[in-house]
Amino acid sequence: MIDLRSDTVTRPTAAMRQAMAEAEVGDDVLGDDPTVLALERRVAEVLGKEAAVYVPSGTMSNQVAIRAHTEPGDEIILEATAHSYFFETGGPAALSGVMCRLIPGWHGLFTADDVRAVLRPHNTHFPVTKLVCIENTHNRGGGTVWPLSQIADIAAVAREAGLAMHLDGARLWNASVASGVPESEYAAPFDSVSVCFSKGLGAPVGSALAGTRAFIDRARRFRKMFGGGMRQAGIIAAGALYALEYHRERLAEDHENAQRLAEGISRLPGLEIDIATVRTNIVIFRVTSMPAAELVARLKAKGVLVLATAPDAIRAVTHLDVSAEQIEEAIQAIVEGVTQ
Ligand code: TLP
Repeated sequence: MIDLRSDTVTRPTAAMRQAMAEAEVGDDVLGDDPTVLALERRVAEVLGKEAAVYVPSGTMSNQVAIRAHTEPGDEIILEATAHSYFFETGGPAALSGVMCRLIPGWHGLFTADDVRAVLRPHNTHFPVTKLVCIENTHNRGGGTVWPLSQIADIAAVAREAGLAMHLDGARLWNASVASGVPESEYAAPFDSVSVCFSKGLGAPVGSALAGTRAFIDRARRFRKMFGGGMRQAGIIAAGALYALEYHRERLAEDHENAQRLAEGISRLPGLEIDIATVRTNIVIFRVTSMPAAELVARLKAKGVLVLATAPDAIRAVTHLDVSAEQIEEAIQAIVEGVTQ
């Protein structure tokens, strides 16, 4: 099977498994797992933040961040298809008791004017707005990379209004490789940054949340409250640390494969794609000749797995476990799938 459902499907490499097998461990809730501590220090360094905390998933990382920035009844601002709102099972409402104010974006991106337009005057009738969330790259937007200047403009509006900024950087690594902007520069305008090791980097488990030491101390309490305090987590943190050191630069290959796939798709009847919007490892295309689910089923029968993300849309994601040759095979399967 050529599995393009997500970059979460990667399996740890032999070298990564070796690093995991040899990891020094301790009880992380008691603060003495040396491998987790090393990972947290390294993430903080790469992102240019004071501290970081290792968490089991990107979902927990985002939800811990939202909880740590807010109190129940507050409001947070997100793009309408942001993962934290769209794909985290109602977490902001259930875990933090906050309201989500949604901004419809362009491929997941919005502007400082969009934020200005939803700011509320101080008034006893209104919830208190606390946070602006940005997702880079943007998943449902199609792996969209944010221009740094657009983030800076939003941050300026947020600061002036006294709002904090959170970055869902599950695929920040992809944004940095695609744009040449270092992760720390992308992270600078944000009070908190979530990154994942289990997507493009290919580690089996885990994400990290970074910010000031005081913020991360508070986040650690919510990690424990949400059930994310792990014990000998060094075993999995070692895979994350390995991925962070050795799998970032190779993301360029995934981006090239995504380009190749997008070009193949653009030549086919019954499919629509704007190649210019494919910058990283996510390829989203429209299916006009049949229901997307039908094409998904035809591709599965030919050994290619993709996901329908809407009745007329399909997502294919390139990653560590898909070669350039397999992308050619996937294109061939799509050709047969739309013409059979
Ligand atoms: N995304 C997954 C699915 O949940 C959709 C995927 O296959 O792309 N932020 C972003 C931007 C994400 O794309 C994801 C996962 C998460 C957070 C959550 O990470 P996990 O799955 O570790 O909870």
